[in-house]
Amino acid sequence: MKTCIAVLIALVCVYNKIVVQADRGQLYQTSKNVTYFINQDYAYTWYEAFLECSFRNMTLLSLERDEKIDELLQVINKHKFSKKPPHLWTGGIGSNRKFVWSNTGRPIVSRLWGPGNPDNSANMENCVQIYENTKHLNDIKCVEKFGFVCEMTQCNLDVAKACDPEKPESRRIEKYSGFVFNFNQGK
Ligand SMILES: [Ca+2]
Repeated sequence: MKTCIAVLIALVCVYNKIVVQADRGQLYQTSKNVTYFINQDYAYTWYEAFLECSFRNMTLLSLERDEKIDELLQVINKHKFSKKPPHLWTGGIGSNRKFVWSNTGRPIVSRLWGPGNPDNSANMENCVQIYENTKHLNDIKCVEKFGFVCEMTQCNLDVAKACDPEKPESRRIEKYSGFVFNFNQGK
């Protein structure tokens, strides 16, 4: 009987551990009042990560300001991530080495790319990850599985409001990798 109870307890512990591991993902708030959600499990295609962020009323990360990438790395380095270095999907999407941030439609600037990238290896790399705890981006196949980072800004909180009310709102629709994006360029 004691053996059965011990085995049962062990099974419950293993089950709980698996559930916790499968449900990783956490909100982080920065001093700049930006909220990130980071899930480090290598379990999501870019499309799945895009939807995971949408479910949370967030968007996949864009890195239009250099400070944002520093903030993100501070968050990553401050907290204990079991998978080091983390490979995380960002909101970058495009084709043939031309990429935009999916929440604004603005181009990804060249200084963010890692050495040799974007290289569009095998002509199949249409999505963008941040990798190896660096400030660098890599284009890679959208169906690869990584973790992801979402962000929440005032734009997410009030979808009817332009990100920067000082600038006139303009929208354009473009299609990447089968997705249709309605870009708000008021940011
Ligand atoms: Ca690449």
